[in-house]
Amino acid sequence: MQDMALYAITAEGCHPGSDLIEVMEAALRGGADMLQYRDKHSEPQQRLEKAQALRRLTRRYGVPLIVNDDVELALAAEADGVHLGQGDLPLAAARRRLGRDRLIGISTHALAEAREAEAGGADYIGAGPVYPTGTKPDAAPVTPAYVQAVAAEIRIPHVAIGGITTANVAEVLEAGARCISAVSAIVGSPDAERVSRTLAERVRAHRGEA
Ligand code: TZP
Ligand code: MG
Repeated sequence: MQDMALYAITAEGCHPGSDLIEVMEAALRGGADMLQYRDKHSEPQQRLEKAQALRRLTRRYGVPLIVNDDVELALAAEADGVHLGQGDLPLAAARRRLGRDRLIGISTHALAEAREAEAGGADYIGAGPVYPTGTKPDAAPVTPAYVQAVAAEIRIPHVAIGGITTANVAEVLEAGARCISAVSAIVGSPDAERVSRTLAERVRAHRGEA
């Protein structure tokens, strides 16, 4: 998979007045280079339609689309892959269903989970929530120390996630993150393009690419 810098993730509620596709297009204009459709509440038909709309959008920008939780929806929408949490379909079962050509990302909160995902053939892992976040209020923050441990040991790509904003992204990058992900910093902003540009530029500058 490509070496992504900013992984934008959808949320059901966007900044008042903007809709999902508009906000995600703003994120792509700002430099998001991977996008995830994450939607825990919509009905199946709505989910399919939104995933298909995001598929059309991401194709225009040449950016991979990942579907959260739902392997069958990922296939139906011709997404590039799926993102699974620890309680979702096991990695091996998802791989059997999706084959080698699609990406599988796994959420991790501890090194044992990260090692298991890597050994099991995941394409990338999420590492988080790094900070407390209203998007996942019940999850205990792993702190930048976990990002540091992942960066030191895990060889597949990792994405730091959870409570990351333009104010704290520097600390996450210092800890060793090569890619960051954000939900509320992007979808909750009145200017998703500007926030995305700032985040993507900080990541690329830290990697020495800007
Ligand atoms: N997985 C770990 S933290 C998180 C997910 C989906 C939520 C990230 O959302 P935000 O709003 O960027 O903190
Ligand atoms: Mg899940």
